[in-house]
Amino acid sequence: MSLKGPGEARTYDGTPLRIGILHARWNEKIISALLSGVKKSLKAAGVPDSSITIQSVPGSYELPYACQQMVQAAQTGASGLIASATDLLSSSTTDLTSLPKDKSTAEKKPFDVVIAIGALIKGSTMHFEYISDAVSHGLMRVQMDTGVPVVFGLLTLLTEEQGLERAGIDAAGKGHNHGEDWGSAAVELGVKRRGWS
Ligand code: DLZ
Repeated sequence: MSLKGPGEARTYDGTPLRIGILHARWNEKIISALLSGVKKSLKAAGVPDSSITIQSVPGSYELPYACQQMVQAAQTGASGLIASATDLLSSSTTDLTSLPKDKSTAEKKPFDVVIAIGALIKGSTMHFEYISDAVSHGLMRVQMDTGVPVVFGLLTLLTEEQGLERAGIDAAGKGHNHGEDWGSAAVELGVKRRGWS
């Protein structure tokens, strides 16, 4: 048994939950695999496709703002400015054919939980440190300010290989898809949050 990971997983019923997934588009191969892992876990927990809303942003730096907008728009039922802001953020001229199209058709009830996914890879400047720090603090702030849990799906990577391993698509096949853990964490938090009130 591995010492790492969330430990023995209980099964939670995700049927009543509405879940938002927000992902960055940088490092598309890694993101795409993580997204598949998240969706696999949500499906296994019974979350209906119609209760999952997927939006994208260009890079990880955009995650906190867009996450806050997604959560607030769903809480207020706003269909105007805020909803169109998330749609605008999700539009892309980049050809990312393997990523799913943004989906805004899910039922418009408040999100029980949002999963923010990004993959930051360290370069030769301080860029990585600043963005990692800003996004981590930003996402924490969104969940504390809104009261809606945000699952931290940000990989802060020293190499691309580390990302492939954590997305479960490394050549050696030794990796594990962390997206699956994030999906399970989202369902557990969403269910427990309903029970806490
Ligand atoms: C600019 C940039 C760089 C160099 N690297 C990454 C990365 O590895 N992962 C990622 O998600 N985003 C990266 N970005 C884009 C920034 O997150 C952001 O989108 C831009 O600085 C525009 O605000």
